[in-house]
Order: sequence, then C-alpha cells, then structure tokens
Amino acid sequence: MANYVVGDLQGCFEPLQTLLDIVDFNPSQDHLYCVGDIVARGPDSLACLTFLEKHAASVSITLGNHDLHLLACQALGKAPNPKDKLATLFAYPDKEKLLCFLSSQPLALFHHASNTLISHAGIYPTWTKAQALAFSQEAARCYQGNNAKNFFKTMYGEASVKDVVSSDEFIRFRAIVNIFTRMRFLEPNGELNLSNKEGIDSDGSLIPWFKHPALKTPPCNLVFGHWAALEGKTERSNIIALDTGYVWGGAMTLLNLDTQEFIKVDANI
Ligand SMILES: [Mn+2]
Repeated sequence: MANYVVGDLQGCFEPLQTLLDIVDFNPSQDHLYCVGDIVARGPDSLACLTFLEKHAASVSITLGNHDLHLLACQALGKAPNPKDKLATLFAYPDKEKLLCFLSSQPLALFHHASNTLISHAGIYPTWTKAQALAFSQEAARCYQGNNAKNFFKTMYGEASVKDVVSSDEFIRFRAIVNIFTRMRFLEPNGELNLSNKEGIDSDGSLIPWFKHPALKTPPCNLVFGHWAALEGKTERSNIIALDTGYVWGGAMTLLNLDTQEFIKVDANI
C-alpha cells in the first residue's frame, strides 16, 4: 500500500492519469491525497471530479478556493465564471453526486504514517497541528450543515486572522477559509495579504507564511498547493509546495508520502 499526494489539478485530467500510471496506482490498495483546487481553469474539471468520486474510498481532498467557489455557486444558484470552464460540469445530470462528494471533504487532514499535515494554502504559522485540525472541522460543520447557503453567502471578503476565534460564526468561518484556502503572504503585523500572488521575493515587505518566525519548528511536515509562482520551492525541507502550475504551462507534481519521492509531468510534453 502506497500513499501519494498530488498538487493542484485545476481541471487537468490527463497529467493526473499519466502520474497515476507512472506509479501504477492501485485504488484497491493505495491512497491518493489531493491538495485541492480540483476544478477550474483547465479543460476537464468534470473528468477530474468524476474520477475522484468514483474512487472515493481511496481518495482524500483538502478543499481549495476554487472547490469552495464551485460549491458556493451551486448553493447560491449562481453561474460560474466562464474562465473557470465549469459549464460542462454544471450541465452534467449527476453533478449533485459529485458536489456532494466534494463537500464531504475537509480543509485540512493529517497523514499519520508520514507525520504530514495537508491543506490547500498552508496553515497559520502560530497554529499547532491540533488547532489546525480543529479549525478545519469547524469550517466543515459550516459548509456541510443545514445553514451552508448562508455561510457561502458571507464567505468572501477580508477577515483578520484574529477572527478565527470571533464570537460571530460567519466571521470565524471566513477567517478560517481565508487562511486554509487563500493565504500566501503575511503582512509584518501578521495579517493576510490576499492580493500578492507572485513569487517568494516579489515584495520584501511581505512574509511568505512558511517563512514566518513562528514556524521555526513546524508542528509536523506540511504539504500545500495553491501558490504556483513558488514553482515548488519553499527553501524549507519539511514544508512542501506541490502546486507547480500545470494549468499555467508548468508541471503537475505527485509526492510519494512513504518514500518522499517526487514525480512530475510537464505541461509541454
Ligand atoms: Mn488555490
């Protein structure tokens, strides 16, 4: 039995198939973790989601911003942005089953054997592993519960990182979602900067979350996606950036959690 984690798919199904063929992935024995952003921008979001749902027992996803956006569009009856290329998925007769599977997934999970915490954008530098998993569970109760529609309505916008313990459950939800699915840089005061999507050294006044002094000793190995401009580099051996931007002409990366071996498929082959 082998355990793998793959970077952002973003609707790119072919490279996922290629990677799984290379490692001879066997859904009856192996497990595939996905760092999220399964859908949007690429050509085959429906194929990605259909494949993962079909192998639900062997697949775990930590939801990304694009996945939550898809669930929000569905819950609020809104049409997705044409540039997300989700029309085929929205027209699919059995989409409820696929979206139900997607919404059953968490924002963070822990793989015990490799001592690895997985989430889409990372974790806030001061969080312990237990706090991260508790915040993930709290957010899931929001988007999986009867009141999901109202949580999705208030999901977008700024929130202070201190709001993860706000007395208002909607503000708490927004802050947790922003950290787990949208974070890249932190301001010197520790707040999120959600506007800069460039590389690690693009703005010397901002701190990549994984370079924050509070993460001097990470609580465990951390694997995340979301930040293609990093090109897989964090300069920290136990903090692994898996989004290598296949959908933007880069590569799709798969990590074997048991052997720490990386396998890549370039977009230009
Ligand atoms: Mn993302």
